[in-house]
Order: sequence, then C-alpha cells, then structure tokens
Amino acid sequence: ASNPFSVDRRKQISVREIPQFENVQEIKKSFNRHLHYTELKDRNNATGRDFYFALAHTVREYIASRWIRSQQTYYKKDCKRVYYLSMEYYMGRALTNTMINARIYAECDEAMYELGLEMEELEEKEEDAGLGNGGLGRLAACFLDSLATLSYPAYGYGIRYEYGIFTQKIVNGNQIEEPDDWLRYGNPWEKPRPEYIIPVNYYGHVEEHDGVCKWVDTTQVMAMPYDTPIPGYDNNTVNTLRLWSCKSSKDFDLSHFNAGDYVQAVCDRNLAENISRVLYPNDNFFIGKELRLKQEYFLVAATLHDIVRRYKAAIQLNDTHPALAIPELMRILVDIEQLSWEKAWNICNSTFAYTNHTLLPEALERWPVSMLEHVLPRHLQIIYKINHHHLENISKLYPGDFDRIKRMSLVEEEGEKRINMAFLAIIASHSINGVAELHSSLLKSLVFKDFYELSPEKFQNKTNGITPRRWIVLCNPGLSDLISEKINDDWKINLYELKKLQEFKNDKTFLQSLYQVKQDNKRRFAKYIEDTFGVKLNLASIFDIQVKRLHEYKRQLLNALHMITLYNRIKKDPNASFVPRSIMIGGKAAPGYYVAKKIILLINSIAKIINNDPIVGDRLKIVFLENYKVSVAEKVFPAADLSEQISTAGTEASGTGNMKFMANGALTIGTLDGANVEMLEEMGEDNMFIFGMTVKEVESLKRKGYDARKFYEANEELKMAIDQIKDGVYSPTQPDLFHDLVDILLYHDRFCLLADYESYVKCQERVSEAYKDRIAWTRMCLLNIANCGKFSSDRTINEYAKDIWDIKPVTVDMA
Ligand code: T68
Repeated sequence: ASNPFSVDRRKQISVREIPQFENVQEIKKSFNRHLHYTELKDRNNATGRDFYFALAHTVREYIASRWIRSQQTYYKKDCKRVYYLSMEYYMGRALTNTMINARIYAECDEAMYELGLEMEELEEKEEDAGLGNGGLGRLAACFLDSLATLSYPAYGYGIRYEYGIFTQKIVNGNQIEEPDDWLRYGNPWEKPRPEYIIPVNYYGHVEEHDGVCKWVDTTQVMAMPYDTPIPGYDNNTVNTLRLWSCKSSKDFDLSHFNAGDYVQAVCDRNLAENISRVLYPNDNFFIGKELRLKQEYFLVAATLHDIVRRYKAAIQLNDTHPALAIPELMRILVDIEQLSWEKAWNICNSTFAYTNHTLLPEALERWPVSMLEHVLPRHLQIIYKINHHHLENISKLYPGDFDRIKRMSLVEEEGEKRINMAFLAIIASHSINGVAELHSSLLKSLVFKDFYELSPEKFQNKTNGITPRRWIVLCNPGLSDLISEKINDDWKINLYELKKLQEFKNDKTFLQSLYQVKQDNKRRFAKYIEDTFGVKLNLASIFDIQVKRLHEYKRQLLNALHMITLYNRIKKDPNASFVPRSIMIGGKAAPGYYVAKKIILLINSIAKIINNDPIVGDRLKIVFLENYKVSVAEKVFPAADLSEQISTAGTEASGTGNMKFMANGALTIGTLDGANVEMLEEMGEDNMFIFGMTVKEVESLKRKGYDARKFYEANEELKMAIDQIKDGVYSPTQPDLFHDLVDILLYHDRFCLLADYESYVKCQERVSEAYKDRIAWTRMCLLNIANCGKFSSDRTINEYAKDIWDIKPVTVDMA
C-alpha cells in the first residue's frame, strides 16, 4: 500500500504476455531454493530485501547459460569485437530490465503473486547502480542494451566505484550530499573474477637500454574484474560489462614491512584501494586531480591488458576520459611487443575512435604535464613523441604557418604546461564523432576546426538515442500495451514502426485511450509526490518537468523566472482564467558548484512561497524532485505533459532526456539546441514548442556584446521577477541571499538567459493555450510518439557498427 506504483501496474503488465504455467512453477521453485540456500532464510524470517535477492538470483540463474553460450560463441567464431571504454555506466536497476529482456516478466510477476508477494515492492528494494553523472553515463548504459539486443559481440569496460553518484538530500532548501553506499547489501548481478586479476603501475621512472625503454621502480596496484551480464531483448545474447575494482598488491609498501611496521603496512593497503573508491560527481566539468588521473589510467591499463590478448578489436572512447588508452597501447606495442613506432601507430589509428560530448571549454581535459610526468612518466614521453610526429606533419602541410602549429600542438605552452587530451584522441583515432547533427557540425567549425581541415574524412555524426526497452516498455507499461494492441510488438526492436501510429491521429477513441494512459501515469506519479514530498498536485494541471543535472548552461534559472512570472500574473489578477501548472525540477548539482547549489536553493525558496500562498490554490505548484536518478526518471517521463529543454543554443551537445519525454508522449518546449533540432525535423513544428535564439543569433549577440540590463529594462515582468529575487521576496529572512544570482544574470551571464526570457514566456503562453484543447493536445502527443523512431539507441548503435567499428552481428544459438 505504501507503493503508489503497485496496484494497477501489475494488472497492466499481464495483459499481453500470458505466463506459461510450467515456467511459473519453475520460477517459484527456484525462488524458494534461493531464499533457502542463497539467502538462508525461510518465509517467516525473510525481509522484503531477502525476497528481492531471491528473485534476483532466480532471474540471474535463468540467463546464466545464455551468458556462457554467448561468450563461447564469440570465442569460437573469433569475430571482431567492440570494446566500449567509459568512466561511467549509469545503469540504474537491473531486475525488471533483465526480466523484460529475457521475456520472463509475466512469469515472475505471476509467481510472486502466487507467493503473496508484490512485485513492485521487490523492485523498489534494489539500489540504483549509479556509476554515472548524467547523460554520458546513461548513454553508455543504453548503448550496452542496444549492442546486446542487436547481437553485437561487445564488451563494456569501466570502474566498479564503491560509491556511485551521491544521494541528494534537501535540507532547508539546500542540497546536502550523502555517500551512495550502493554495495552495502551486496550486488546479486555481479560476478567477481579474482582469477583474472591484473597489475597496474604508477610513478617510477624510465630507463633506456639500446633504444628500448623500460618503465621501472613503479608502484603497483591490482585490478580485479567484476562481470555483470547485459542481456539482449528477446535473443540469446548476453554480453559482459566488466568493471575493475582496485586491490592492493601483495607487496604494497614493502618499505614498511622492511622497517618492521607490519600492522601499519597492512592498514596502508586501504590507501591503494582508494583508486576505485568513488565516482567524481562532476558533469561537463574537468577536475584536474591526481586521483582522477589515476582512475582514468586504472581503467585503461587493466582493460588494454585484457583486450590485447584477443584478435581484432574496435575501441570506442567515451569522451577523452579513457584517452590514456592511446599512449598505453603504444607502450604495449613499442616497449613490450617491440613493434616499430609506425606499425604501432597504424594499429592505434585503426583501433581507436573517439566520441566528443561537449563544446564547453571548462569540460575539456587538459592534464598538467607535471602531473603526468610524476604519475605516468613513460606515457608522457610517448605523448611527446606523438606530438613531435604530428607537428612535423603539420609543418610539412602548412610551411611557415607557426600560428597554426602552436594552436594544434598537443602541448599547451601558455601558463602551466598541459596536454590537450581531445587533440590527442583526434589524431590517434580514425573516427571522431559528435552526438547530434548540430553538435557535430559545431565541432568541425569551432573547437576542432584546424583538425577538421587536416583530416575532414575522420569527422562524423552519430546522433544519440535511448533504449526503448527501459524508456518505454519498462517504465510505461500502459503506453506499451496500448501501442502493441494497435500495431503489434515489433516497435520494441524497430522503433520506426511507431510511424504506423500516425494513421490513428484522428481516431478519437484511440486519442482518448492515450489520454487515459497519461492521466493514469500522472495519478500514480502524483501519489508518489504526495507521499514523498507532501505536495498535492492537481491532475488537471500541466505536469511541466525539467530533469537533468543542475548547470548554468541548462538554464534552470530561466525556468525559475517563468515560475515567478506566472505567480505574479495570478497575484495581479487572481480571478483571471489560468491554465493550471505543476512545475517540477529535479537534478543534482556538483558538490563544489556554488552557483548550481544556489539555484537549487532559489527554486526551493520560490516553491515555499508559491505553494503556501492561498491565492494560488491548486493552479500553480512548484516541486523540487529530490535525488533525481535513473529509478526516479522511470517514474517521471511517463507522467510528464511538458518537457523543458531550454539550454542556450550551441551548449547542449545532444540531450537524451529530451528523447525520453518525446517517446512517452510529453510535448517539448525547447531551443534549437542539440538533438532538439532533429526532434523538430522528425515531428514538424506543429508538434513542438520552439523558442529563443539560434546558434547564429547567440553568436552575433555575443559579438556585439551581450547587455543583460537592456533586456531587464525592456520587459516589465522580467524586471519585476529579478527585482523580487534581489529584494528578498523569496528569502524574507535573508533579503540578500540571492544577490549573487542576480549579479550573474545582469552582469556575468555566459548563457544569455534574459535575451531568451520574452520568447520563452510567450512560448509558454502558447503551451497553456494548446493544453486547453484536450484532443488537439493528445494528437500532438501521439505524433511525438509516432515520430520518435530515430531516437532509438538501436539506430545509433547500428550506425556506429557500420560506419566506425566495421562489425557484424553474431547470432547466439542455444544447443
Ligand atoms: C552529456 N555529457 C552532454 N558529461 O551534456 C549531453 N563530463 O548533451 C549528451 O546528450 C550526453 O553527454 C550524451 O552524449 C555528460 O553527461 C558528463 O557527465 C561528464 C562526466 C565527467 C566529466 C565530464
């Protein structure tokens, strides 16, 4: 009863899939066996968590043979593999996803029901695997699902952080971070592989004998792999996500042993293991800390050691975070395998491909040379040699163009000497891609212009996508069933099939059912909001939602200005008609990001004033969704009416939340940024609310010199909103609390919020107007769903496979 998602979702899921009786009996047997032998509990002393673990083990057992078989198949066929290297995998929960992909959900649901257990309650017991910050990490997770579903021989490689992304608590409106101790109760999905442990070296120095370099006197740690199964949807493929955990090596800190301080030496073993302790909680920001550098090298060294034993490989670098794989592979091939530099370089080039995820300069990795020299001396030498060859090449191609040579050097000489990791990744790879058309074209014309001129054939676009299994089938069973009743099940593996829904756009009965599904989702979500935050939502209001990491470029502040504007309008004329809204914002701020944290406080402060103002009533509600994460996202998207995608044009590389809203039948209010542009192309301008400056307009505004005060003076409502924030209307006990935010908006705003304010508010008026016509609105929702086919990560992965990796599907047959 405590779980608002339980009651009717169970009913919904069972509609299409009819559980096989024998399988239900098998699952019950296995479940009882695991409760008894794995959890060592009986029905009387078992807790909810024990039941979850028993089910998880049951499900894992079900996919075990397919996992073994898949790996055998790749080995026997000796096929080319693809290795996805990422510092982040934002996986969320595995239980429901595994049951759905293995096609045993209905059976498990029925088995639990017969045992008197509530599936929903069990599902909620699982901790999110939060080994990611946001879009980049979740993209990696969606890609793994698509790779397995499309039967590609693929491996994900990453780090098994002991602490994932922090838990966000809101205390008096402020964000507080708590450590995410996700492994506390154990992780039933992982298999430790201590037998495949691998040494990783740091520090030391380089010795040269007869032209052969040796890296000596290093400090060693051990990398221990933990394997997690990645089941494909409705096939026999089960791929592997291999995450490395740091273990102290046997002879760590021998000096202590020699000095006789045995106990101190044993205690110090913990220090070495800090390498895989915690995920750095920054998105779109470069932190040049030594521990982070050691993490990046830890992933790369352990992974390459694993890969080089196997034949043919394609390696995809998820941003530059694993770009040390380049000097590491060179080191293995040149220093250890004794290949010529040229041969080794050609192997690198045909193996590596690099995905860029951001244009923001503060996010680009530029490691201080001094730090590299200390931690990875041999790698620094190799990078210098790569740069030497590279600059020689540039000099030949552009004789006398010293400015260009300086711009293109991997070594930045201004200020502290640094290595530009993106430049390294570009010259070492055969493919560089952006994550949406607009982003990819900006890479070519702006940040990497010189490199594009050097090798235009390397630059590509691969527009991001999302997996329809988690982001429709799992999270929105009501919508899933409605679609499948209309056009059968094929859309789950070919999302373009949703196009067929188009023909029902004037089918009133169908539109009514679609509306009903949304209202049901909203009702369940409202129950969750009331239970967790104590705010009662009006089901007739527009559920207007912005969920993403807190960042100035994403402009949550613009959303806040709109809230205040709506509030002022109600206050000004309380009896005027008003289309009710529930505005919800969710997202974490990096712990050290002062401005982002202040924005959270502002939103909570505005919420407090508006939600408690009796004049407003249930026409306007503001909710900050505490601790937004994958498992919360699964509740959010199905319940949304309006998706906020309001970044300054040219700043959001792609966005993927935008696609999740679209697929779940929410309409978008957005700028012409990232993948929004392509969403517009797919659905047409009648089905999307576009506002604000284009990239060109932003550029020209900035060239002229952006003067925020001009916009502030020119718009009365804007001026009023900002004055209120400044005068302490939302912080009565601390009137100067938000002075710094106002100061940024008026004098230091890189993201030109005020320039887009008027256009945004006008566009919001169009949204409210449109919401009044229920049928027309629902038709737009339908056309959003019908046109989201392009945004399946299956499409994205097939493009990578063909254009970058040159790999083919390998079917796994069971004996
Ligand atoms: C996101 N990047 C992009 N970075 O912002 C988003 N950064 O537009 C895009 O859709 C998504 O990647 C997928 O391509 C990130 O999420 C990070 O999280 C990150 C992490 C560490 C360091 C820098």
